[in-house]
Amino acid sequence: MDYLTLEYNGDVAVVGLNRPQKRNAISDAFIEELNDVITDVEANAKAAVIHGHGPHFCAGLDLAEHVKKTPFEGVHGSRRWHEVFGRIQRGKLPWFAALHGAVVGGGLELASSVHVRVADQTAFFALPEGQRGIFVGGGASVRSARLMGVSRMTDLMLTGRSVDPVTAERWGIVNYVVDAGEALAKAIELARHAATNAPISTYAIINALPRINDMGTDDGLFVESFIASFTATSPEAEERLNAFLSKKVGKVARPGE
Ligand code: 1HE
Repeated sequence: MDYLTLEYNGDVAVVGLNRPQKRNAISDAFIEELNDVITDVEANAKAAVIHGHGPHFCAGLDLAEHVKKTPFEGVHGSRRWHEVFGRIQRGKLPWFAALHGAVVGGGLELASSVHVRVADQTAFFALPEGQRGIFVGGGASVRSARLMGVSRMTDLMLTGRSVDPVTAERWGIVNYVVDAGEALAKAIELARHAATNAPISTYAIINALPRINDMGTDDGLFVESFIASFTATSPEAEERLNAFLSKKVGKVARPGE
């Protein structure tokens, strides 16, 4: 592969953005390779981690390639990012991101499409599209705006400023902040744990939660009842519930245990 690395660590796929000389900037060919990798990962893993090789997670859209596009090519390119990132967000597996260095523009859009984000202390987050004369096109106006809120995203886009990982956690952009160099190990640890969940529950968490979040209260509660019943009456649920009741599996741990 030219732009990505892929390794399997037990049930966990580890996908590396691997164009460090261009700060992992995402070109059209890069997106197609990511699409192929997602297919491989879905066939061979139960959870996945995405991270960046080199000093940064991702510098976003390949600006050199973008300069030369016609308006219509731009629309198709943006729609393709939506399709491919949508396969991550609403696919079969839970995805975790390990973030360090720049997580900017399309890099933040990619990070926003995974389910859990771990940042190390070196990470910084920005949406510099306003300064480049463009707009977000990889899903940020939907996904990143839902994570941090439209007001904060408007501020990021208008000012072009960067925020640090502690602010990013406070804003809901990331779930965990760890010491420099520790994000990948933490993301793999979390992914390993998620890989032991019942696949039907994981599928419901990934696919039902964001849809219910887009619904009104009454519709959301109605849909929740059906998903709850569908998962709880699966043979795997019966087996797992009995394993707890007969004390064959551990209790819920206190934080830090
Ligand atoms: C790139 C890109 C890129 C670096 N496209 N080539 N994204 C941005 O506006 C971010 C632009 N990048 C930066 O601000 C900086 O590169 C970083 C802060 C991310 C990293 O700085 P640094 O000092 O580590 O690296 P560098 O020296 O700036 O870059 C190294 C090389 O990568 C250099 O090329 P070289 O040929 O001179 O060695 C850079 O030109 C190249 N490079 N970033 C192309 N993005 C679907 S819509 C999404 C919209 C967006 O993503 S907008 C945000 C775009």
